[in-house]
Amino acid sequence: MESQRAGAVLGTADVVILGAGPAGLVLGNILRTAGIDCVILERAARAELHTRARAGFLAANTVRILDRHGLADGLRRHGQQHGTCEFRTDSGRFRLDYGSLGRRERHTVYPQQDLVADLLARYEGAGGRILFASEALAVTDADTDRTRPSVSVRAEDGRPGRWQGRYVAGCDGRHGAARRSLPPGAVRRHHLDLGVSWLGLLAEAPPSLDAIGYAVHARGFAGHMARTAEVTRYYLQCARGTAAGDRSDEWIWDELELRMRAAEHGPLHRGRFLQRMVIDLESDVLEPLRHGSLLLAGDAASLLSPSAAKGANLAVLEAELLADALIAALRHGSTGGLDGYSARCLAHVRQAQRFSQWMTRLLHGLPHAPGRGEPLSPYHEPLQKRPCLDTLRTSPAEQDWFAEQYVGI
Ligand code: RFL
Repeated sequence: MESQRAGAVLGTADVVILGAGPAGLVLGNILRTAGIDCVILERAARAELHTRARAGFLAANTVRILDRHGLADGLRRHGQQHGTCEFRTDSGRFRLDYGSLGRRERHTVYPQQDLVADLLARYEGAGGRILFASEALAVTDADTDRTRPSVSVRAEDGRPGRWQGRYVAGCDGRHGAARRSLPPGAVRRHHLDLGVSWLGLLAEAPPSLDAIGYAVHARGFAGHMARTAEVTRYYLQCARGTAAGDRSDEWIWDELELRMRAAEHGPLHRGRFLQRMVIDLESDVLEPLRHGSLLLAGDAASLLSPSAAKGANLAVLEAELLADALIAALRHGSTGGLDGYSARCLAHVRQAQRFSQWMTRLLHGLPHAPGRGEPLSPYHEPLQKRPCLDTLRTSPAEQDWFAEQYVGI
């Protein structure tokens, strides 16, 4: 890790947290409540955090973690309980009431930007320090936990400066400064491209069915997920390289209705698209999630494709594990938690990843023959999805397994 340092020391904290997403804010809140001195540096302006729509499905364990730390008031008040998904195929549709199967747990649907707003209000209300429009540029001097790491920052006024801490928590996502600052060879990167892309859409339209909808169609996958009474997320599988603005709204709605078989099962409520983005389904996990006094959590540590809605849930779980380890180290000088942090997280990440990949295959089949990059012949493609969907439709054991994996983390 390079040791050049730029600018004046702007401040110090025991833990300098990069990023105010779910990971950084859960971490900041738990540390703050435990009386640990911390600061959050966030690249975006405050207003941006309130409008950045991403996740919505929170696992029961995520709600338990947030509850444990008094962070679940908003989602308890306004979140919707969700326990059913509906699969639509060319042989009809079937519903799985996963909330009454397996561990009998449900999702809480609560938009990520609302969760972020709650976490922020709670953190600032308790006197937590956060600097907006402050982009971390690099983490230096983090090679061992005996040195004091520094974070160079471009502050709101454009002037360079740096923050010093005893630990730096990289919660700044996959393209953040924490990942960029890791010296070559310090960690291994496990990247897996699943070969599938989705057009991710947020529509100003009420949900069109009272379940999560997964449509498997010869033209590609389409998905429906409620967000609020007025807003619905849709996904439409698209060719790799598609640009988000390539198609008209009308084309997209027609295509969603075609793949979701609206003619058979009822039309979709149409509305303006508030957001369009192309998502290449991939996972990108680092190992270990620590380099000296730099520790990674959330998407910075373990990015998973959104096919099983695990990312924000993992971010919250990792933040709690990291907070516990940092509190033990800073309060009691006990560094065992930090030493075991990475292995503990990666066990959960692998489990979530295994299910995410299973979901990807269930919904899309395998686009290429494994390892060869050859397109599948038409003979193989239905073989990939059909047996999985048929087994899920008919086997109670498979349905219990699905329910446990789908809502678990
Ligand atoms: P975030 O939320 O990206 O927050 C990182 C923060 O760091 C800031 N930042 C920096 N700050 C300072 N200096 C820098 N150099 C910085 N670089 C970046 C950013 O501005 C930001 O505020 O990461 P975090 O906290 O790790 O949380 C991860 C989740 O956001 C992510 O995993 C989920 O959104 C994934 N995901 C879903 N996860 C679920 O559990 N359930 C879902 O239903 C679900 N749906 C989704 C999703 C992700 C999606 N996208 C965007 C691919 C749906 C979609 C469409």
